[in-house]
Formats: sequence, structure tokens, C-alpha cells
Amino acid sequence: MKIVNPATEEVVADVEPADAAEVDRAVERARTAYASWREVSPGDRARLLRRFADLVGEHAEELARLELTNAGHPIGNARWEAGTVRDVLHFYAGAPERNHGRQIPVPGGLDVTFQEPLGVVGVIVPWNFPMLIMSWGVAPALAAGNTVIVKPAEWTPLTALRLAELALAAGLPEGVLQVVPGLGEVAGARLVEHPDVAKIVFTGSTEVGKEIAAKAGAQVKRLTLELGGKSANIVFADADLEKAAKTAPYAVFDNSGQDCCARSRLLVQSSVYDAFMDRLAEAVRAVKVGDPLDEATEMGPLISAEHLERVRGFVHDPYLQGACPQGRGYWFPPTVLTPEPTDRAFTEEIFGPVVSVVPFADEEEAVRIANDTPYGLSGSIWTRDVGRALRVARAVESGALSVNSHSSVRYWTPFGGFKQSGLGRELGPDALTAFTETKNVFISSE
Ligand code: TXE
Repeated sequence: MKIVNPATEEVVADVEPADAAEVDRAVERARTAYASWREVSPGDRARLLRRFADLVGEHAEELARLELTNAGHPIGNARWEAGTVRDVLHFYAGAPERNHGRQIPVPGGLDVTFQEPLGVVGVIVPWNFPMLIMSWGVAPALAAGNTVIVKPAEWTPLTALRLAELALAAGLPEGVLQVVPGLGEVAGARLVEHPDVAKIVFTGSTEVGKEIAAKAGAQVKRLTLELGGKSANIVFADADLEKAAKTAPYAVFDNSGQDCCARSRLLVQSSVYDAFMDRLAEAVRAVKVGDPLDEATEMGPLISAEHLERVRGFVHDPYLQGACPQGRGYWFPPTVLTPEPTDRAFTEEIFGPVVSVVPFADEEEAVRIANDTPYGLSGSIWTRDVGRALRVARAVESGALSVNSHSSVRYWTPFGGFKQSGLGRELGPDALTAFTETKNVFISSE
């Protein structure tokens, strides 16, 4: 697989894709490693994970530059991502020693509930946040005592391969964390179908997610799905318009819009629509798109030529476009559309730097539009009225909402989607439960 820098179109690596037989061998190694990994004492497992986290921290700049080269992320973002991978590993390193289980009073004996590891876990990762999303699966899965096989996206395997080397260097036993780069339909599909893989964590398109769910269902395989989104950013007339407009571009153009949490539907109360659009235009024109190595860059290129074409296909008659480099690289400018609510730009996930603005009359209409989608991942509510913020937050069918903020993911708290945006939750305490099986044992005292 030729690995390309999306900002320059240069080939930066050539990675041998794993075929089904290589995946089978990885599963065999992971099964062998599991037998001893699950017996490693909680304190030792915690220490190994901390050492892994520390090594990631020591190599953060290298990892950030690798991600920049492979995925086109601006250096500031890539540094934040590498630091967060380290923090996620540290966060879950605290878990093995707090895997307490429960003792529930019952008559006639002692009843104990254990949280046991599942076995071999397959983590299928997309190209938009390669190392970050990998860490969301790997850290809690390892902490809970599972062994893990990661299948990175075909375009972006470089940081995954480096993280696996760092895990070995940190002392994680051979076979505990493996990476099999390869094609989704070959290596990914084999992981899903393999009877010795106990769980699949998949982040990617809703279409592939449904296919994986059907295959996993046939084996009653455990599954966490993190799929697409078309999240709403709802701005009420009483909001801090200055702040809402200034931050709205980052809610959708961050990572060039290649973010499942992108607030790509911007709903603005009609009474402040014009005032808001003036401020939004100013903020969009100010977004700095360009060389990811430039510290001032806020938005990089799209991931590939194919994806650029796909994004382009959604954009007709834009209300406003910012500037972006011309020439080599997969560049697309920050774009504002004002479509009809039935337009496909307003209903389908574009996964590019394109925001669609639609006015609404009142709270009821805002909630109706926000919920008129098969997705339900994220979203924002801008208002100074606390009661309204709470009412709307409870009414919007979405897994992660923020009030007067565009923050979506905080690794301390659960993250995941309603409806066709996913199944199950990652991060926070929920991820640990998702990587364990509950076992209840009763010991008779009679
Ligand atoms: O995703 P795929 P693509 C959305 C976004 C984007 C669209 C397509 O709208 O434009 O999906 O992106 C592996 N069995 N998101 O085509 O194909 C694949 O190799 C097992 C949202 O890149 O779903 C890769 O590792 N695995 C999203 C991963 O699945 C398979 C992030 C995702 O690829 C497979 C990415 C198969 N049959 C895209 N087919 C988000 N939720 O953040 C593919 N894969």
C-alpha cells in the first residue's frame, strides 16, 4: 500500500498489507498471549501501561510529525493528539487496580460478581484520527486484560505501527498489542469473521458498520460501533452571538471537517440570522488553511483525491468560501452553504469543511430539525437561558451534547451515538465495562 502525504501528494511509505492468513496468525499469537496477559497481576499491568504511556509522551513530537505526514493534520492539532494518546493510556492504566467487582447480599452463601476480560479484541480504526481513535480502543481493552489486534485504515497505518513498537519497547509481552495493516474487505473482514476474536470495536462509515454488525450478530460477537454523524449546532437569539459565530467554524472545519462530531448543520434563530451570518463570514474568512508544518495553520488538506472529489460533489452555489492553497495536495476551502433542509448537503454526512446553515423560528422547530436525521452523535446548544439549555439538551436525540461549547470528546466521560451513529459507548468508565464480561459466582455456605 502506497502511503501518501495528503498535503504534498508525495509517497512517504510503502506498507505490506496483511492478508487473511496473516490476520489468522496474529489472532493465534494474540490467543497465546492472552493466556498469560490475563494472569499478569493488576499492579504489573498498570505499571506496563504507564510505561507505555510515558514512552508515548517521550515520542510525542515524533508521533505528531508522523501523523501530520500521513493524515495532513496541522502540527498544533497533531501535538494535541499525541499528548491525548499518552493521557488516555495513563487514564486507563489506573483501571486494573480498581476492577473491584461486587459482592451482593443473597441468602444461603456468598455471591460475587467479577468483571472478566473477553479475550482477543479487534479494533478497526478509520483514517480521520488514526492514533487517537486507536488509543480509545487499545487502552481500556488492555487495561481490562484483553489482547488487541488493530486494523488501521489503509491510508493511515504509520502511527499505529509506531505505537505497536513503543508498546513492545515499554515491555508489553509479544502478542498483547499487534497491528495488521491491510484492506478493510480483507484484513478487517477477517478480524470480524474470525471465531476467536471475541469483540470488534469499529469506527468508520455507517454503511460498513451495518455490514459488520450483521456479521458479528451471526456469531453473537461483542461489538462497539462509532459511526457517522450530522450534528446540529443550535444558536438561539439570546446566545453570546460573538462567541457562537467565532467558534462555529472550528466546530465543523476542525480536521478539515473529517470528524464524526462535526457540527455540520448550523441552525440559527431567524431573528438573529443576519447578524449571525455577518459574524460567521468574518470568522470563516479568517480560518488559516495551508501547510500543516506551519505553526499558524488551523486547517490542513483532505485525506485523499477520492475524498476531495466526494466533498466537491456536495457543493453547489456556496454562500461563502474561504481561501485555501492551490496546486499539489488535496485542498478544499472552508465552505458555508445555505441549502433547503431537504438538500443532500443538509442531510448526508459530507466529512469535509462544509457547513450548512438553516434558520428556525422557535425552540420546538429547532429540536424538530435537529432530530430529523438518522444520526445522533454530537451537537451544541448556544443560549444564555439555563432552562432552555437543559430542555433542548434533553430533547435532542444525541449521545454527546455541549452547551455554549463545541467540545465533544473528553476521555473521562462516555462517548458514542444514538440511532445510526453507533452502538455502545467508548471512553470514560463505560469503556471498561464494554471490554469485560460480567460473571456471577455463588458459593454455598450450607
Ligand atoms: O470508511 P470505512 P471510509 C465516514 C465519512 C467518510 C465515509 C467513508 O462520512 O466519508 O465514512 O470513509 C475498514 N470489514 N467516516 O470509506 O470504509 C477500513 O479499512 C471490516 C466516519 O474510509 O468505513 C477502515 O480501517 N473493516 C468515521 C475502517 O473500516 C472494513 C470515520 C473505516 O473505513 C471493511 C471514517 C469491512 N468490510 C469515515 N470495510 C467516523 N465515525 O469518525 C472497510 N473497513
